[in-house]
Amino acid sequence: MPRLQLASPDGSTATVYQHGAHISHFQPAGQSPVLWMSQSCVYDGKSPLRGGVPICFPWFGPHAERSELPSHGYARIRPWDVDSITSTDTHTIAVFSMTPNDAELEMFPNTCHVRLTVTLSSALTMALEITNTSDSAFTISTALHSYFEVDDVKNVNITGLENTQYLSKVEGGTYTQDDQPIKFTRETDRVYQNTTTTCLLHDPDKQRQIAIEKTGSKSTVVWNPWIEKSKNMPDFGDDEWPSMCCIETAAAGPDAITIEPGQAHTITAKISAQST
Ligand code: TA6
Repeated sequence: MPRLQLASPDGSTATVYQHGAHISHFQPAGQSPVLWMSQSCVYDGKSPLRGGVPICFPWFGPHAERSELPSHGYARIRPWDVDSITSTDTHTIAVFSMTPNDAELEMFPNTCHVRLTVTLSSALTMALEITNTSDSAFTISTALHSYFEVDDVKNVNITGLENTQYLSKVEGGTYTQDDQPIKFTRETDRVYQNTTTTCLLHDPDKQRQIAIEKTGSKSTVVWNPWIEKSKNMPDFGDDEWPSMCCIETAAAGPDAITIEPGQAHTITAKISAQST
């Protein structure tokens, strides 16, 4: 499958597949890989890639009315155009874009233009810009669905979402995070709402902290499938769940985005890693 291998002047690297404009690899110079990819990922040019940063658009999760439509929308399962690759003395920038085809417009009948700008230095910044090119407003839910590599998910914790309301897709219902960091003790699938905070993923075993800063997004999704759900995903190894967790920069549920005709909305996520 066609992919871009990017390097920044400081020696950081990233890989982006044309399929879904899917970032599958990010490794800051002198550090271990930050993004996780499944060893069981299916690279057939049709399936979504398991890991890295899938782009969920124009809906997040299952389609609200039509269960036959692809989970997380069409953007991650179709080729994007490579618009440009440029570099400065500190960054390398790659720009991808897509415009929905007839089959995609049948799923979501709103013309739009979607651009992903990937900026690589010792950090990885993703900017997803959605422009409404139609003559009526539309509402989308979307996510930069980032999968992070961890040593053992049972030993990590996430700060930045304390005291924040979330919808739990495992237990059902809405809860409020206490004033403690998030820890993983079972299947976890939470859509934190009305939050603009930076999250920190603390990984003591890797002696690393990953920061996820964001703009234009008021949902943060935290996910680990744990044991049983991992077994039920053919492109996710049964024993892989301890090595990953998702912290997703999203706009979903009550934080979905309405874009007026001719207007655009941009969601950005900046990922960086520091040794601790
Ligand atoms: O972001 C969490 C989530 O919505 C989970 O519910 C789980 O379905 C995950 O996304 C992966 O979805 P996928 O369609 O890629 O298998």
